Amino acid sequence: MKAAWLDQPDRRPSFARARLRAVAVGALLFAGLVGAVTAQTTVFSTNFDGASIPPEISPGTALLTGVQGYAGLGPAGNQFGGNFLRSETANVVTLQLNGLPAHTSINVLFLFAAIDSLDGSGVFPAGDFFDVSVDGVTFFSESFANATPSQIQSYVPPAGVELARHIDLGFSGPGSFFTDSAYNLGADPVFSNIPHSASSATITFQIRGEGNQSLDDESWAMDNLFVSVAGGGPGPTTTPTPTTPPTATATPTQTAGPGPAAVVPTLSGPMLGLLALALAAAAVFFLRRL
Ligand SMILES: [Ca+2]
Ligand SMILES: [Ca+2]
Ligand SMILES: [Ca+2]
Repeated sequence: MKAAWLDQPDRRPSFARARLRAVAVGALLFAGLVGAVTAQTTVFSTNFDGASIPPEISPGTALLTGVQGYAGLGPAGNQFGGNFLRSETANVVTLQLNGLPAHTSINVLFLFAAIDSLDGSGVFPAGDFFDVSVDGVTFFSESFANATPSQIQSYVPPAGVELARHIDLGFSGPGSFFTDSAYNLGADPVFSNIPHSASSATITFQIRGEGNQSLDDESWAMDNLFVSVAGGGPGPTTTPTPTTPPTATATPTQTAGPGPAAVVPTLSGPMLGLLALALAAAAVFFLRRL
């Protein structure tokens, strides 16, 4: 039987109102969380440990290469391991993604290896800038310096991004000008929520500048490249798979043919979207009554 005070808001016991309010606020928070998670869709992921470079990548002269001393650097579940894609400076690595689901932003997450004697900002041999662009718009352009501590590196990593600096991780060296550095660039907010809504994306990676030198002098590499889009509402109805950060053991995308190799909605896509909307509506209804 319905309690009489439920129909008389002003006479509800205060403890009951507080409890209902707490439940409603909790439902709202949960709905928001579900909605936010649901909107994220993985469109490309590789750990570069497959037998060949994924077909979505045009590597130029870059090659799959063992990570040497970089192995194990990175947070749990997102560490350098196996191979990475190693490039000489000046070379452009391009990732082409087609057939993207509706979205308003794109995230480009990866581990970055600054290898050997990159020289930072300045005049030759300095002038080594790592640029990342989406559809021709450069959203990251920073110099990296490894050769001497006095060189000028423009990139100041946010907390948690730098994994190693000025230590020997392999390739040329050890020591002298050939120490190395490592960064979890995906943890830098500049690589997330990049405005983008087109159905295709052309993403380029390059170290350019007047300081570019040969592969045995300076180079760079990426591992665990993970691209997702967000903001387009509930994901498509393809096989639902929980989204996880890139891991050293993730299956590299090797799908042949055009289009994104892995369009994977987070959790169960439309069903969770509807659940989020229902929860939010119920929570608002109860809050208005309290
Ligand atoms: Ca790898
Ligand atoms: Ca080195
Ligand atoms: Ca240089």
